[in-house]
Amino acid sequence: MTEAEQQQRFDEKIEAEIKIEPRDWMPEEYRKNLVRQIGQHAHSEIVGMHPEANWLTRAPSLKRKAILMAKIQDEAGHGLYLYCAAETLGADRQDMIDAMLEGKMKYASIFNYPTLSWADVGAVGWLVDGAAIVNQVALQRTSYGPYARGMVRICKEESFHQRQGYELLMEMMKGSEEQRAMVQDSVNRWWWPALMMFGPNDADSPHSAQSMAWKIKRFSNDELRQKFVDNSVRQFKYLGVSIPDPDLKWNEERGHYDFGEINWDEFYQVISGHGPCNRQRIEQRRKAQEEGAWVVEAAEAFAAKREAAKAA
Ligand code: FAQ
Repeated sequence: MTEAEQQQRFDEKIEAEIKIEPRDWMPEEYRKNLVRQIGQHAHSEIVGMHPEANWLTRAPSLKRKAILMAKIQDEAGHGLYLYCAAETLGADRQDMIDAMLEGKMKYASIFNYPTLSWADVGAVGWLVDGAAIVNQVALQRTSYGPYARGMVRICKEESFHQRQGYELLMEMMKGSEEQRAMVQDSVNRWWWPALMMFGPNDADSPHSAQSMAWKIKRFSNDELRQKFVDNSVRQFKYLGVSIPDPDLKWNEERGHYDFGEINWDEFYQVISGHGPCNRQRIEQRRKAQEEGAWVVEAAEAFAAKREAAKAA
């Protein structure tokens, strides 16, 4: 087949909603764009363990500690599925990790904010996992097969994460005045960064048009952000917490909530490495790489031994 024929076959598959699989021909730019997005997604899951791990030793009960531990382990699993999905595109895991440590590959902006109180564990579950789900449910229909299938399982687990966060905050809201104030303070700090998770406005999103055409993205950044805002309002009311946005109001004509302007200066500061915890997060990952190197070496030695035994 000529390259033009291969391109045509690829375009037909995208049009017909047939998944692109690892051995299929694909345009180099499609492959590169996927490695970028899936790699960043994987890094986010892994870096995202740190803000929550900050509270593991201080969880208020054995039950809460067990739940938090399970959630953090799920995030590690999500990172691994996603690295595997990127590897099916020929990417090398260590290269991707090195690129992140060198600031050449991004991870989600949200994980550069500190978790200052126990309520933050609830807010991360409710708002951060909640925003992640809205984005990831759409990605279950992404055009690349391994990414789409990985998302199905990830979404099931993220739903549990979101519920555990909301339930934690509900419990705190039934507690003392101080606990309620802690919840409000936490939500005030996490709401806007959660809205930034969806990325820049569509007009300022350099990758969106091509990613939408290739059906890597099924909804735009602004569409998903709006969906998250609309979903969240009822949850705020039920929780009994106010939304930290004086401009948020129902727009009858649009059938959606209007909301205030996001601080895009803050967003660009954070994604260019200058957020409150960027340095700390990269340092934590670098240390984890160094301290975990022996595990990788042991696993590789074991795999080599098994291969040798099979061949003998
Ligand atoms: N943070 O042209 P666009 C989770 C970058 S998982 C950092 O709009 P695109 C689970 C973007 O990469 C959360 N960077 O880009 C959990 C690009 O930079 P580049 C992660 C951002 O790719 C919960 C530039 O800006 N989820 O939370 C962000 O079309 C709790 C231009 O942007 C995913 O990664 C941002 N928020 O759309 C774990 C979902 N937004 O590469 C632990 C998959 C944009 O040119 C605890 N990813 N940038 O240097 C996506 O859906 C997309 O990549 C978007 C961005 C929507 C994030």
